[in-house]
Amino acid sequence: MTAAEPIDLLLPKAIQPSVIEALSGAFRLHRLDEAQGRDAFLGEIGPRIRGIAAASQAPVDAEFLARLPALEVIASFGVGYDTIDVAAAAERGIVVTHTPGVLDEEVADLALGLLLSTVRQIPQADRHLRDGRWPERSFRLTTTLRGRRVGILGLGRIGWAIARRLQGFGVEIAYHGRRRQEGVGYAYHPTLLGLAEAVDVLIVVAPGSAETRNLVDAAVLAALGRDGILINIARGSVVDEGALVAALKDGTILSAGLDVFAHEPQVPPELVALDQVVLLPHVGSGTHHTRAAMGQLVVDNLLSWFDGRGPLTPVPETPWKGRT
Ligand code: 8YV
Repeated sequence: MTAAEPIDLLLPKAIQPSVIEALSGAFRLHRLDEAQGRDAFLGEIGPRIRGIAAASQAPVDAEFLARLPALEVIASFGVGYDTIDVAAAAERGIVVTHTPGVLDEEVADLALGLLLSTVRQIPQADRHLRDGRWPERSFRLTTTLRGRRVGILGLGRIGWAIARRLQGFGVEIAYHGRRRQEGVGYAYHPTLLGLAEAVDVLIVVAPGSAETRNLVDAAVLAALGRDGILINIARGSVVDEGALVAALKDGTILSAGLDVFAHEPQVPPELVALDQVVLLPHVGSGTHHTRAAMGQLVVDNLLSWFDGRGPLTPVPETPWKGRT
């Protein structure tokens, strides 16, 4: 860092301690999460803020950005950045960075764990043992991964990491995305409905956005069918949660494994009441190893930016074209 005067950085919401520690060494850190009066705090320090370290799921909308006239960069902790108004940022020439790459394998591991847990009802079997029911009777037989056809919605970096693992399980793989990928051996379906008709497991890996909102709707779930299993490790907004609850309750599909929900941390009680589903509290990237790597990338993006070297991992909507 070459700046003589400390650079003012805003932390809208608590982020993991290692990141806070690293940032406080390099910047003058302002913690909105600890401020008494949010409005007065922003009024006072807002005009000086040049960077934001954003926890994922902490909204950074146009109204918030308007309070920060000197803002240059938003470094977001996470690969998904659906809570950041990137269009408003782009309009002002503010660069947004995220943390792609460093969490792909971790999230893919969790996706496979969730798939196996859902198909083989591993948490339910664990509950059976802990509840002392084993001496009375063996745990029920379950459905299987054998012979299943798995559809991936969104064959990006994480989608690919999931597909590589699925190959080891000997299942058929197909995918849907905005476009067919050259030289890919998996069957491509130009519509999500077509993919859902062709498979009996659908894994949602598509990012949350206005375009993907409620993409998995009642019709897609009906096409997935009575034996169908939905796995979502992406964003709750991609699935019509009401339609999913209805489809699970009336047997339109068999089960679901969900790591994400429409209104986290709220989970519909109707989902919690369903024994066949497996529900996780958004833990896809949640290991010490991967969260440390994500945190480091947030810090490195900010250091690189304020050192005049540009962002390391900008989002496509705010590409870095060099300082003008
Ligand atoms: C979050 C995620 O970052 O990367 C993403 O898009 O959803 C997660 O890895 C994590 O929940 C930290 O809040």
